[in-house]
Amino acid sequence: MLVAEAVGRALALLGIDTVFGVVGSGNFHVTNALIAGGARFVATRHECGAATMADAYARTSREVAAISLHQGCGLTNAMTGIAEAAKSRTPLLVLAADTAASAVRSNFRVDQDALARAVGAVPERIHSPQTAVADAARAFRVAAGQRRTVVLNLPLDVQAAECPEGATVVPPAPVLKPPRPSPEAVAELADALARARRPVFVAGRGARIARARVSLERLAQQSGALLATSAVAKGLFNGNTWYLDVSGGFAAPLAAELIRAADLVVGWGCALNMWTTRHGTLIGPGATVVQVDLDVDAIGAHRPVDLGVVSDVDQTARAVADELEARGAAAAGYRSDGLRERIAREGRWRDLPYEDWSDGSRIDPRTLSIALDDLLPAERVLAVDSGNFMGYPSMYLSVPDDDGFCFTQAFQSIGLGLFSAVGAALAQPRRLPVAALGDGGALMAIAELETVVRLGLPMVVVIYDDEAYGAEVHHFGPDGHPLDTVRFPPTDIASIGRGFGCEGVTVRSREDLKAVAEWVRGPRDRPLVIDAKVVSDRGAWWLEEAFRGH
Ligand SMILES: Cc1ncc(C[n+]2csc(CCOP(=O)(O)OP(=O)(O)O)c2C)c(N)n1
Repeated sequence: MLVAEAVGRALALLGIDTVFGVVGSGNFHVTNALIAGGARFVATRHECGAATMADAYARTSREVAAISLHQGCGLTNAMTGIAEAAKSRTPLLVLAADTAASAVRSNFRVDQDALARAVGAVPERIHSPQTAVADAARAFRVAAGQRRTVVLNLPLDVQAAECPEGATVVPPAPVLKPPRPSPEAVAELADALARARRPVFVAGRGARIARARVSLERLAQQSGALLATSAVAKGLFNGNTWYLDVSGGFAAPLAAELIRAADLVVGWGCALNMWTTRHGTLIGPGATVVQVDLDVDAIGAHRPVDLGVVSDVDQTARAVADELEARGAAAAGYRSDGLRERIAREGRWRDLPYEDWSDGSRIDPRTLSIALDDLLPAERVLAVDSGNFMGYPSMYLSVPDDDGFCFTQAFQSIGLGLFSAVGAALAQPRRLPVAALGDGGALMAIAELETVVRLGLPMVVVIYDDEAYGAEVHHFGPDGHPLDTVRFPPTDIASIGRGFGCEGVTVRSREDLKAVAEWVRGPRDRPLVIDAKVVSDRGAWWLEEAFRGH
């Protein structure tokens, strides 16, 4: 058996069930070996599409995903998506063909290890026919066990060699148990909760990964804490009366007010970065701050903390809840009947009054988002691209749970939203996939509409079309700068959608949304592209905050 085949089969055996990619000569055999081993291959039209589809697939299926790339240019095309995955600690295996070490004049030659390292991914390679399967298994273990994005370089000469007898055996991976907190840490956190009058929990990606909802809700109940999440964990506490939704720039006014007034903020697997804390302003000056995280480097990385607990979120929440129970301590904390009513009344953006800017030829993005929230089935998975528009779908469209929201924004790249929607759709086939994009991000990624159609995904692609890079327009416009570089003539994106085989509608008013209702009624046998011509006289509420991060 050739090494390419042995490596592909080994990775399928280790658990890679879905591979995204663009196949060229360098990754043809390894991709086919993965397929022969039982994996599904999803051909994409651009390697960046493959990378972010796999990223979203891994995030929302909670499995390690893989991409398969041609050497050199295949990898460079995928780099933006790989950077996003690496920054998000997505367990992703990038199978990158590589030029042979001896092929020093190959057109395809670039320093692939350096490329991986430059964006925070882990470079690995198959070193020899003798070690190739063990090398691949090690790469898989780093991705799965350490939640890293790993670029596994596959030199062509090693791939083409015969795999020696006995070297095809896949070494077993150890079963890992999540680490528990120390008794001192448990006692200190229990003390802090017992002292707090207004505790708030902010749960992040780590809480999501640890599936800590139940234990966090129990502990919050005992200590009277309110619940919030970072944007990537949106939906984690859906249905809980005390859930304030997203903390940070997107937060509704009531959530911001209540978090700012907390006397204890506990970040659970949450970086407490500038986005989640509005550059620190959501954490009151006298508040005690605690951070619980598996990763020692994450603790205190963005702001000083009073207590750092290095351990698994779920294990910690359980241990502290047991401790409080043993002490017989239960506190009303932040929770009161009055507050319950306020949260029910004012907790969601969509329930707050606003002045509708729709003018008949353009629809207010809030009106559009609220109408879509009502029209589209609740069992949905929502992926949002970057841009001025992004707060509207993120905060006005509800999602069923945290797996129903896919937010590939760690690199803040525009153009990844459509890819995220495809990956999330494949991971959760029973949910309606919704891609919410700006016209800039949509047109950057448009080639993957062919993939959406080819895969038969019943996707809704809604484009908040302001015929501009709105984020830049609203940032620079008020200061009187010329805006010619960031404005565009109208594009008929509905027609482009139809060209790819989608249904396409242009929405300028509420009335036009009847076509969406009709599509929802069925048979939904083609994706729906909604080119929503939105009002864009003013920037979104969160945009100023976003630009403070540049
Ligand atoms: C790959 C990439 N290029 C450029 C930028 C800078 N940028 C941030 S938002 C934005 C405009 C996005 O326009 P659009 O998708 O239409 O959304 P809008 O801001 O109009 O709502 C640009 C160019 C970026 N974030 N990522």
